[in-house]
Amino acid sequence: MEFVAAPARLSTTDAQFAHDFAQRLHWSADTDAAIEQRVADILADVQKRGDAAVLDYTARFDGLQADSMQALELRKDELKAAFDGLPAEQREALESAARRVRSYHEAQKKANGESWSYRDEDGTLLGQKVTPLDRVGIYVPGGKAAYPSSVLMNAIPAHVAGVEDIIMVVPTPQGVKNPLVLAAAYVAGVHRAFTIGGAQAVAALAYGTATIPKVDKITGPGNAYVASAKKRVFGLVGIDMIAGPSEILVLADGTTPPDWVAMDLFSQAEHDELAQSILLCPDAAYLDAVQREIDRLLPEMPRKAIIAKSLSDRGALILTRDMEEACALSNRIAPEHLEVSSRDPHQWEPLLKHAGAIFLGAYTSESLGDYCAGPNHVLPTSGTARFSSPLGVYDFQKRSSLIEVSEAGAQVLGRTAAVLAYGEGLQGHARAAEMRIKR
Ligand code: HSO
Ligand code: ZN
Repeated sequence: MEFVAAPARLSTTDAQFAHDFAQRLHWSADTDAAIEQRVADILADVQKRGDAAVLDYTARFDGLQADSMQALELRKDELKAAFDGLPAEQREALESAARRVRSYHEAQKKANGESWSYRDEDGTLLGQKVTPLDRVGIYVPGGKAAYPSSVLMNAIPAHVAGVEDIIMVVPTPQGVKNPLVLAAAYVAGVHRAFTIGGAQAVAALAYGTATIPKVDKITGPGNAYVASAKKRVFGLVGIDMIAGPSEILVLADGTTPPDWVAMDLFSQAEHDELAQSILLCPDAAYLDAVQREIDRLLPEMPRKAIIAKSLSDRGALILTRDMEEACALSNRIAPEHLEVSSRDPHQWEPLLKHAGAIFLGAYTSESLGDYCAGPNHVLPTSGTARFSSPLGVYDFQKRSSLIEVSEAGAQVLGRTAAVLAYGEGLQGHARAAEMRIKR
């Protein structure tokens, strides 16, 4: 079978452009009503029957039979054994990726994750105290998207934030464990792990069962059932985000070897038929060259069927008037990953506002960020980079305001507060403030 990857060829000067572009971009996370109902039922059942319900669903959906939830726990020594059993090359790669991801998130914590305070002119102390969440649940998908790198990307920032109890769940159909996922859990310092998944695992983490401790927040990607379950338990627990298919946007000035760019487009397209790879460039000949490389390289790719479908259905090679217009278009798309593949990326970087992660220069392939550069690979998708940020240490922390009013401060603030409190008709408030004012 021959596959053809035919991304749309668009040009911003074309009268049809706005229409064609809007059509390409469209992706909706509309959830299926049938899935919604099944998830609601599973959540209610786990809430009621706890472990017994989780065991039933695990047997039914994952074909994994167990007499008790304890039998589904992955013990620490089993995680370590998985790590020890890997080829040296994989052990070293996991450790070196983990080291870089840890350093990055430690720097992030220093920069914006520490408590702060100041005193005003009356000696009143005002500030914010930053504390880690007590316990978090990390959902790791099984099956076709079982990514050990995602274990690192979720668990390490939690660890750096100071979370003392990190509980991982990973669906394990037929009991077949993925040694790299187990080893990554060991390297990342996951505290407890269970071979459960789906909506039942999200429910167990959100409500708690006799065996699974109730967590404060659930992070990590999953299928439609997991996404729906996370949305439903939000409020009872925190959640990170609902991730859509992967996206890459390459902004090229035409100086990067076109096969590099073609492979970068493949790198996200191979995740999923719904993934989106877009190239923006002011040079039509360069777009032609990239298309030639796509055609040449595609047959070599083990996942060519997925790549061809993703590029043909959702991909685009777009001719822009100039780099400035390409930057403006990129801001409108707000991609998950944005590569600035140009000789002088710093010339364009100031023009770029909305993207989950920005990769500067021809040597920065997006895939390095997926594994080991250091920054997190859990990023806002589907245009949500307009208002949200990469997963980070801050997602595993919360803030409490701190106020310590001095005697002098109470005299001044007391008057202001009392005036406003009487205005609101709240005498208790007003008098509490006034009692502290000296006569
Ligand atoms: N690009 C994916 C992350 C990933 N890639 C994991 C490879 N493994 C998230 O956008
Ligand atoms: Zn990736």
